[in-house]
Amino acid sequence: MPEINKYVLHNWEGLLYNGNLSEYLKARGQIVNHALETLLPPEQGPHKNLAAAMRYSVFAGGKRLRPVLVLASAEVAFGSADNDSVKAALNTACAFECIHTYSLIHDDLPALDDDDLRRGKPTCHKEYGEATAILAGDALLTLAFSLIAETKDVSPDKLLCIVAELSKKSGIGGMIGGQLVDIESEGCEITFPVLEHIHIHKTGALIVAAIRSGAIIGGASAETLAVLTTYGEALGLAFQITDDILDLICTDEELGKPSGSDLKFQKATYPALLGLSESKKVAADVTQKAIAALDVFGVEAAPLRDLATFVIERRN
Ligand code: GRG
Repeated sequence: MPEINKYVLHNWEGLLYNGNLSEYLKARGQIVNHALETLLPPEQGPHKNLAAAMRYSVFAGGKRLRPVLVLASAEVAFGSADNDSVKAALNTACAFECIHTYSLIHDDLPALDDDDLRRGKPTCHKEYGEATAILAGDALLTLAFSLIAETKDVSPDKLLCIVAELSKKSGIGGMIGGQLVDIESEGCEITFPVLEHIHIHKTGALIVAAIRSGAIIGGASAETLAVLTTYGEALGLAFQITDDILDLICTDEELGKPSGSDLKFQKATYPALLGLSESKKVAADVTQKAIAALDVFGVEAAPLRDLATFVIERRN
């Protein structure tokens, strides 16, 4: 496994939260990006083109929300942010970004959304062809689990719990299952419970798994894990409702992909069912619920509180 520790130690100062979320996101994002740079396969040898496609999509952009949630949640469970908490959680944080990027690559394929633009750049299949894009997604999916398995200085028990968490919530019981219901609902009149089911599974499940995995690494008690799960479930829902809203109100440039695609494909969304202003209200209410769940924590949960507000105030 390549060496990633030096960078974390070097950036220790940037780990402390001073209430400036964009600085926090930047510092954590840089650590994650550096680790990904080291952990993704190099563009050489017989798989050069595949490695290039994986790297292309991972480094095309992205907010790194899921890896940052892993790190922020580990911080809460450890009680503070320091090199040890970040180092312990870094491989898992990168694993979540690999799974997330794989889902975006596959979602953009002609058989699914058939999108040309993602993260402001041509989609993986537009750049590398459909077969390579499928394989790049597959390779990111499997890489995620080896990153977790090869984590140093975290007990095998915890790593096993994280593998169970990630595989369950990114599979048929989570992201993939939600995606399937979403596809089957296109063009149909669906009820509110079905819509909520799609959002909770397609998007929310991976966000919940990221938060729970960080907490597991930090040795969270059952009570802490339950509180962070409540936070994660509300955050995941607020995230996807906001995504629905942004698809309606943002430009292509802001989103880094075509806006208005939900309407075009008659997708099941909150604004389609509830209207724009009611959807904004629901997103705000759910976010308050997420923040309220964190009342049992002190200052160590400040980044998670501010991340909840960020999720509904973002423009991409
Ligand atoms: C595995 C094909 C397949 C699908 C799984 C999650 C998913 C289902 C598909 C991804 C496409 C999608 C629109 C998902 C909804 C979640 C979402 C809003 C993703 C975008 O997440 P951001 O905003 O993206 O965090 P960045 O680029 O910032 O990382």
